[in-house]
Amino acid sequence: MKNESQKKIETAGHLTLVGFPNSGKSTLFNRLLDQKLSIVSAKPQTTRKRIRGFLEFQEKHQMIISDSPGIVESTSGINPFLKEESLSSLAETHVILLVIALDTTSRRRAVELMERVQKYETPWALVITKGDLVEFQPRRQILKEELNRLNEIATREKKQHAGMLFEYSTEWGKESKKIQDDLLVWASHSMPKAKGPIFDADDLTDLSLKEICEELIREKVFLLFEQEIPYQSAVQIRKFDESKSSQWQIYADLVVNKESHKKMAIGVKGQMIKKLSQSSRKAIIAFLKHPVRLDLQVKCKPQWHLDKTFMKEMGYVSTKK
Ligand SMILES: Nc1nc2c(ncn2[C@@H]2O[C@H](COP(=O)(O)OP(=O)(O)OP(=O)(O)O)[C@@H](O)[C@H]2O)c(=O)[nH]1
Ligand SMILES: [Mg+2]
Repeated sequence: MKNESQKKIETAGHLTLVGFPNSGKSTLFNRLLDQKLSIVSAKPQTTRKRIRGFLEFQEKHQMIISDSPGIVESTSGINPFLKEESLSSLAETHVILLVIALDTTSRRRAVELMERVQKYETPWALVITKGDLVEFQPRRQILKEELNRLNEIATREKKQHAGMLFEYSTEWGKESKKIQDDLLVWASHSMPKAKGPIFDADDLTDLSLKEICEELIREKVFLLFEQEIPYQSAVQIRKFDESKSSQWQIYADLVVNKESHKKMAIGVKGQMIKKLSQSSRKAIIAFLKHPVRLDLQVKCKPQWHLDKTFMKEMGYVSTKK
């Protein structure tokens, strides 16, 4: 490996992905980093807290890429935190990727979000994702027209940054990879000049192993359960014990909001918790590349989202960069 101090990093800074829930932010985030750091599911509101990944691009650009929760307007449950978590990151980032999926239903809300992002006067790009969805192709033109309209206003008002456009799909094979690279080239050139590296090239993320494992279990909760449980539960690792080198021991709780959820999460004869535990353990082993024993319990903690100490323990407090 090259000595860090000898390496010449030309640009360095923060790139943030924002957008509505389920628009493909975490999917794109993982693709840009070429590493699965952020969990993905077909259900909206999967991402709960900002996830940061470190990318060194072409050996001369460093980027701290942030994935964020989808922006929602609801004031119930954990939603106000999710909105604050996404929007607070925008004021501080160097480049913004506004991710809007082709199947986004409201043109008005899409335009409002573009306007909101443009106000930060930061280099930004609209990334239209899920470009493969054939039935929604007419929306492509609509989104492009809205971007052009905003850019014309920006030019008239002599604003520094017009919105770039990228169209993307995970389903376009080599073309998807090319667009990812184009996006990173554009983003790296929009970053500030570097005074030096901003992270060690071997680092992938600032998430702890414990946090990554909590997220991996939460992803399985989203896959396994319908309706309320994914949204009204949290996963907390109580103990991560590496003392037995042949097999690490992980003790985790699935914290639910109601006794009825606890019953469902355990399932008849413990079938559901067993399934959850098995699939989570597999995912954790694949990530850690080390044998693991997972002890997963279901605990009921009514209204956990109102418990400030618990929310803080879970990292569900608004973070500043
Ligand atoms: N067809 C298609 N599906 C995609 C594409 N990108 C992502 N998806 C799917 O869209 C769903 C949502 O993806 P995520 O990456 O979790 O979306 P997100 O914006 O992070 O969602 P939140 O975390 O809820 O805000 C998943 O089922 C993905 O597999 C794409 O280009 N085409
Ligand atoms: Mg996400």
